[in-house]
Amino acid sequence: SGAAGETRSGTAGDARSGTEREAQAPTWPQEFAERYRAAGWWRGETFGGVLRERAAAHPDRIAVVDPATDRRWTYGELDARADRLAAGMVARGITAGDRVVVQLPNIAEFFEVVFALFRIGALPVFALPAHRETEITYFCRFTEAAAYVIAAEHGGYDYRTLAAKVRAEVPALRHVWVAQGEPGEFEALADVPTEAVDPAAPVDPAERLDLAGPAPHDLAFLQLSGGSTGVPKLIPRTHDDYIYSLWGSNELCGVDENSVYLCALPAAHNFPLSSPGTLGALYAGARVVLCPQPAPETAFPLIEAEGVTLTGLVPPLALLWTEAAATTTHDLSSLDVLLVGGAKFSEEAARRVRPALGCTLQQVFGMAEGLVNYTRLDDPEETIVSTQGRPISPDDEIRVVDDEDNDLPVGATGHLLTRGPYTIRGYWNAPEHNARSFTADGFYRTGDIVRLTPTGHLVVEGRAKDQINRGGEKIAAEEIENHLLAHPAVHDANVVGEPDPYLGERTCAYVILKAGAEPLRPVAVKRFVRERGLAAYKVPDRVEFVAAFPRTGVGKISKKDLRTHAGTRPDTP
Ligand code: OOB
Repeated sequence: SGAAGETRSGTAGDARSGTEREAQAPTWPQEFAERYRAAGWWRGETFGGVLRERAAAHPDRIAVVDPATDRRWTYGELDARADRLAAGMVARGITAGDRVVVQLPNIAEFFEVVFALFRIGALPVFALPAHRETEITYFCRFTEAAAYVIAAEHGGYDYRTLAAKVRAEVPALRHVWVAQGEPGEFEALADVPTEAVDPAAPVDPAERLDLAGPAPHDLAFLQLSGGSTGVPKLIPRTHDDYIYSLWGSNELCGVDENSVYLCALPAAHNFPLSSPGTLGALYAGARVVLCPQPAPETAFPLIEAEGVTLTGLVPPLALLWTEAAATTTHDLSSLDVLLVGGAKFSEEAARRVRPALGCTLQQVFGMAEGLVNYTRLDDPEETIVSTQGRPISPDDEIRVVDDEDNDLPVGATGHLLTRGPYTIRGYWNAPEHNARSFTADGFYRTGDIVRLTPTGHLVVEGRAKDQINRGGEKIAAEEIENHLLAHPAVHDANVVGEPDPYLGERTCAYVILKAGAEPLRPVAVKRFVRERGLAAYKVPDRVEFVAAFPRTGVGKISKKDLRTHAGTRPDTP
């Protein structure tokens, strides 16, 4: 596969000039790549290859359970489906290096699609089901996507309507494929394979799709950054680096071939994808159970029926589950580990997990850019409830620095910088952002404020980035401010987070109206943002009109003072 890797865009092995390649996706300097390989972190595997091996080793073991449609795909079936779909996509003109925006709910086809793309060496761009026209149009345009994959409907929303708008906006988009439901004006994913699909039929090894496939150091996909800038940045992950984060996670979370992982969060997010997530479970030859939505009413019966052993939740859901467990009639005793992360889990809530659910809590502090920290299963309970864990890898470098990048002593609170075998060296096609988000020697500026304990565990103390973490969903203040500024009556706007007992934080937009503008009601502002085609979680929870913003000594707007002010006012309708 080496030869194919040489001409591919955005890969470490490609033949174009250094600057051109850097602009696309900065990668690890050779000395680091060699070190990570020599240490055994990078195993030289690809996702397509791993699935092939698992399918050969245990074709009849169940890989994916999709309870909503009562389907159970074996490893053999998932492998054969990925092959056939890959062949069909290739016949439709998809080639290695192409970007394909994948926006699917938690359905089995998610894995068929991403493994088909992995096998081709085309890059899934992982959109979330909550994204709407503004976000999807941006992803398709910015990545020059060749295709966009949706489900016809999910959660009462018609994605075909969304796709029609996106296609009108982005004529370069060559295909829209509908993975489930009536395709309408688009092509059904089931019609893409070139041969008739009898998924149950075994595939003769001689008929296996013979693609050169990507090399282990090639890009595997683009993940979305939570972001703190006007538009989301894209995170280029390679097979080598991501697969390390999977098996590294599996070891720390006790995942083996007998594990059953419940995917309760949106499958495309980095947390349920890789910590250890669905891909970690598939790497281990374990079973993935897809949960259509994460409420206890849906999840608890599945835990009982499928013997789920571990799952991952954001803090608000973990709170809901601990409460619901007190009165449930469902047997949750199979659950060994509950991973909680994405946002800070309060110590008080963390203490309730073991008594309520009878399982071990494992805190996860991770980021789509790479670094993932876990509390260890055998950590003392005090450590589990009061820290956000420590890195997966002995080669994860952690620095805690002051505002001038000076290293601070252990125990001091400062900015977290990190570098390591599965942390990116730069965003995809974003040289200006990269200059700001990474140090000259390749440390990623996480934007998190942390403190290290003497045992090497991290405690998240706050955030320096201009982002709101709404129960694990990240909102870049600047992005929402730009939308507010588009309103003809708005003179200026600032978006900050304010405390919320359930979400941790919710968003508050402070708005100054133009002189002489008709008075606006908060609902009208919210509606305006929603109608600009944004994900619903980005619509401000509260809007407050002010005459002026607080200023710092040098006259800059003080978000710090706005945050202090936030939450002290009653809700305005
Ligand atoms: C996960 O990934 P992202 O990319 O959506 O967000 C990363 C950011 C971190 O930089 C941090 O600000 C925050 O989310 N965060 C936490 C946290 N886990 C993530 N803040 C406090 N405590 C935690 N436990 O959110 C993500 C990716 C992989 C695994 C888990 C979470």
